[in-house]
Parts: sequence; C-alpha cells; structure tokens
Amino acid sequence: MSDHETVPAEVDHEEEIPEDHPRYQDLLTRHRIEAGVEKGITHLQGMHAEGRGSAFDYLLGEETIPSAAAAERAAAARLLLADKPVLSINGNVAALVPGEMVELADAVDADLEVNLFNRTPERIDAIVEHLAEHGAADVKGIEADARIPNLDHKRAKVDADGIYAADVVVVPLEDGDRAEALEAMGKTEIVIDLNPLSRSPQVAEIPIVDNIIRAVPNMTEHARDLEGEGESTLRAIVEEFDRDEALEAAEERIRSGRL
Ligand code: PTJ
Repeated sequence: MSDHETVPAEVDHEEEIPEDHPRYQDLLTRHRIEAGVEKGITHLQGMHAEGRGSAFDYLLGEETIPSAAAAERAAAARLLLADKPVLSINGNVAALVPGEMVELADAVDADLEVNLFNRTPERIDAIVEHLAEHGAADVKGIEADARIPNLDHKRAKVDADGIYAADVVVVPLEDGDRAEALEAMGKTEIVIDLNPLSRSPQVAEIPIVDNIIRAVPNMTEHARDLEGEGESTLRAIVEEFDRDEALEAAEERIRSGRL
C-alpha cells in the first residue's frame, strides 16, 4: 500500500497521522508547516525550505547519525558554557518545534528571539503569541532596536539586549547571509540544517546536520544530563567535537548512504 492510501490527503490534526507510519516524521513535519502557513506563522517560502530539508533527511535515513548526535552533545555543552545564549526563531522553527525550543531555552538558560527573513509585524506577533501558547514567558525580537552590521535585509533587525549582545546564537534553518554576518560579529554559532553544504553550517562552530524535530529534544536531553558538570568537562566535550569531520560524515552519508 502506498503512503497516499494509508494517510488521508487532508489532515486537520496531527493526531490523525498514524505514529507507526513508516514516514511518520516527514508527514508530521509537513503537516506542522502547512498549519504554520495557515496560522500566519510560516511564510510560503517556508514550504520550499521544508521540501529541501525533507529530501536531505530522506537521504540521511531520517535518523540522527552519530556525528549529529556528537554535535548535539557539544552544542548543549557550549550553550551551558555561554554567558548570553540566544535561540533564534523563524517561521519554520516556530511551526515545527515551538514547545521544544521553549524547553531548550529553559534547560540552558537562553533567551528566545524571533528573527525573520520575511519580517512583518503580523508575523512577529503571530509567532510571539504561538510561542507564548507553548509556555514562553518572554520572547525577544519585537523591539528590534539594533542591526547586524553588513546585512541589508530585514533579518538584520535584532534586539540590542538579544542577538546583538549574545555570545552564542543557535541559528536553525536559514540561508547563509545572516550566519556569515553573525560570524563576522564574532558570535559563536550553533547551526541546525539538514544540508551540510549550505553556507550556514559551513560557518558554524557547531553544525548540526539533523532534522530540527530530532535535534532540539536531543540537545535538551544532553543539557539536562550535563547540568552540574564542571566547566572543564564541558570545555572538553566542546573541544573533542570536530566540525569538519562532522560535516564530512554527513555529506558522505547523503552521497553514499554509508555511515
Ligand atoms: O520565516 P522566515 O521569513 O524567516 O523565512 C524562513 C525560511 C526558512 C523561508 C528562510 O530562512 C529560507 O528560505 O531558508 P532556506 O534558504 O530554504 O534554508 C533552509 C535550510 O533549512 C535548508 O538548507 C534546508 O535543507 C534546511 N531545513 C529545512 N527543513 C529542515 C531543515 N533543517 C533541519 N530540519 C528541518 N526540518
């Protein structure tokens, strides 16, 4: 039986997607993005982004490969070491993992900041409200009283006491312009992106080549495990992680299917 025969074409609620379906995660992701577009959270371009991600995830075997698991642990350690970590939220992130981002922020004591490529006041408000519905007490990005230098689109707008002042920024699912501009500002970047060749993972200190749906809960779990560890242990975990090796391993998996 094909996927089309086992799942109704129109799914109103994600509970209607059978959890034992072989492509459950992909169907869930697609549904959340569609719902995000309907709610005014996700931009239509977010559907294209999702399609790209879904193809890479298929080639990765729709699982967290070992190099991504190591990256997620290193990312958790790096966030726990940070003075002012900020998790950046766009329309895809808000639709896919709102509650999970709130939990991660809580586990590593980070701020959440909405930062959009297609920025409109309506979308900012819809995302802030959506995050609040998922437990966020305070969300940055509304004020947007500072700018990332050398970036001429709306994604340059950030909060002076948010991304602008952050030492570590989690940058999920975006093109590379802002990632490069943040790198030029001296920020440490943790990038979540299923395409290891995309510019953002290429500039990240910790690139995580995994579906955000798996990556964020994994990072939270690692953060909770590592809580209470001393600075030297956390630093050793970060130093042990080899970003180039991780990017190569992900590309090898995508190209050859081998781990
Ligand atoms: O909400 P806005 O206005 O800020 O717009 C956001 C989008 C996503 C539309 C914008 O940032 C964009 O166009 O991004 P790109 O250039 O399509 O890049 C998105 C990257 O995320 C691609 O490399 C995808 O492979 C990757 N990606 C897509 N879905 C996932 C993903 N990575 C991890 N998990 C996913 N579920």
